[in-house]
Amino acid sequence: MINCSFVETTRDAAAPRSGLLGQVIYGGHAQRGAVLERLQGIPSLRLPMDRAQAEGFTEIWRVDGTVHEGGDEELLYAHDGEFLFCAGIIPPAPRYADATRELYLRAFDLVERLGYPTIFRIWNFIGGINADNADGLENYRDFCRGRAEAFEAGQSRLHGMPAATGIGMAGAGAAFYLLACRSGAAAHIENTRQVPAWQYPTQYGPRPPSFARASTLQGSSDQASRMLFVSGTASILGHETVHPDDIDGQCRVAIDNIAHLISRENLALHGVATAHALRELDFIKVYYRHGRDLASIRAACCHAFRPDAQIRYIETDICRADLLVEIEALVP
Ligand code: 3EB
Repeated sequence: MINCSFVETTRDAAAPRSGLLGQVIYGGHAQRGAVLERLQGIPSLRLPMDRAQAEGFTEIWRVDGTVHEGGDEELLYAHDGEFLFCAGIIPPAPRYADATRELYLRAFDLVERLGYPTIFRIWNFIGGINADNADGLENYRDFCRGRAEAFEAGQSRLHGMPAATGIGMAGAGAAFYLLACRSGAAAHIENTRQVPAWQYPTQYGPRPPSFARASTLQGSSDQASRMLFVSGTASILGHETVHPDDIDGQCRVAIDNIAHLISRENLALHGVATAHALRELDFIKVYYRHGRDLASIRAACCHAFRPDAQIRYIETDICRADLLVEIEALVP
């Protein structure tokens, strides 16, 4: 299958090379924007993310097969016959919809051409996410427009709209990375506590965000193994932000949203006959807006998640100006 790990970035160079598919460096450095490069022969995306941390960490994706890689300045990828990692970067610009649509469509072409038609997880990073573009449209809403156009155009070739995260980063421009597979089957899950993001009303922007609340991945060779990818999850009920000025309330609702999302009752609505609990989650990323909230957020997460779960806290802006925290996770 495919396997995630978090390592401290300073120790990254010592990580064994074999089976590496891709890596994402959540850095603390003040860079102008994201950097896409080959490091140790694999696609590496550097994200200037964390206002608070000097060091940052690296998320590493590993697979069993022999890895082949390729790409160019905008899009790098690696694949092993079953899984594909692809990362893309959009330079700073006055507006983002067109470049986002074009790069997403290039990624969709790539998964089709290389034979990895099932995209099961996407992460998106937008610089100045709550700032306006040259036309006075918020950068996040501008990004969502291009992404929605790409999903619309690519719909017939794609196996659904997968789980995602859409979050801020330091600097300008945008970046994304995705995971796709060849023969595994994905199921895309919604949450009965929340309106599907792709059905949000236009008060949140001209085109809605394109993502499912979670995606499960069933391996073809090993029917017993199933992974679950929980999208970035915030304090939203229906389509509305709740507890706008209350970090404890936002943590509670975000965590309750995840607990319900992965419950037997909710998964069954999508034909997935399993139940998961918060204690099974690992590789948790917690994005938070204000440094002053970190102690409360840590307390809520330490209470909710397994004591030995890998959790990283990342200080950055969040897609709605009234959201203070967003949490994503994995059932490995
Ligand atoms: C939300 O539920 C909160 O734009 O890809 C969560 C996960 C959010 C993914 C995205 C946005 C995205 O609407 C924000």
